[in-house]
Amino acid sequence: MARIMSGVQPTGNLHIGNYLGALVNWVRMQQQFDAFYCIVDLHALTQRPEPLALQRAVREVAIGVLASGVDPERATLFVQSHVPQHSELGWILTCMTQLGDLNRMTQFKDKSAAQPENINAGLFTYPILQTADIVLYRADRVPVGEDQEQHLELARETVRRFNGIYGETFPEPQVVRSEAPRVMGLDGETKMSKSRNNEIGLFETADETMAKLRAAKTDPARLRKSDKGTPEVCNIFKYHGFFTGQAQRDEIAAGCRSATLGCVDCKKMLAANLEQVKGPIRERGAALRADPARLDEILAAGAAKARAEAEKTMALVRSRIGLRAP
Ligand code: AQP
Repeated sequence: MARIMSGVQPTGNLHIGNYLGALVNWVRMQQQFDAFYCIVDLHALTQRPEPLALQRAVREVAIGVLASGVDPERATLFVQSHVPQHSELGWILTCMTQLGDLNRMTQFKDKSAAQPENINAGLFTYPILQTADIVLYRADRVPVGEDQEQHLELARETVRRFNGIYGETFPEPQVVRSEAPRVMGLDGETKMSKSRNNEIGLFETADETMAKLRAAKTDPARLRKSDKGTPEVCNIFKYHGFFTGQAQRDEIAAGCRSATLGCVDCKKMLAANLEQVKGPIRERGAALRADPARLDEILAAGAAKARAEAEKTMALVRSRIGLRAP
């Protein structure tokens, strides 16, 4: 069975961008692949979180992943820092990666701009640890959103360099593209992000979502209800593309063009359709939150399996590079 590996950062509340861009694929792919899914808390340190907030976020993200349908009986779900081999391989691959290649990474520029007071070296070397996350499990495929594709290209480059120097050790990981590679935030300007305050949270109630939608931008040409709109330029209509069936979408588009449907009604319809997806996730999340021992068990079992796999890879890597006798 081919293997897939993917990660999510515990940097805040999961949102529908994470859900559509990653989790939907995670749930689908656990049926066909040997899946390793990781909550990458070491990566989250680049944002210097409060210790207790980090611990809470790790648990909440794990709950979000499970509530979205990842089945711990099928997939291996674990926390990155519970498997120390990630850091060990991260350092080894740091010595394999060229500064010039890292300099081209656009996410470093975006993340540095977002936290100018803390441009730490971890932000710069982030894609190397990400490469270690993937190749430690010798994963063939990696489902990611568009924002991560450049990092995956760098990972492939690093694998080629390592294999070229030390002999075939890791498979070259292939990107699995999502059907929603870049879900925009409620501002309509930047991608939906946990840390940009522009998200529709996966665990939000219907009322909380509607309150956010009320304030969200629509077609700027529709200042009054009687103004005719163009659905294709409206961010809210884009969300309908993910959560609303074709027949209702056609109705909304026609109503917007003829000004027979106002933006608030269009938003209410979206909130109702979002609730069809989020409601059951919220319920499963509440059940998981009520049983913390069960979550501990799932994460401990996942870490044990991940450590065993990671150690097999590291034994080979250490001998290949001369840290141990072959
Ligand atoms: N807006 C998005 N549209 C589609 N896919 C997305 N992903 C994230 N945002 C979107 C995908 O979700 C997975 C997990 O992402 P992550 O937590 O590792 O980090 P990120 O991409 O940096 O996500 P955020 O929400 O923007 O986090 P912060 O604010 O902490 O930086 C990845 O597969 C990602 O592609």
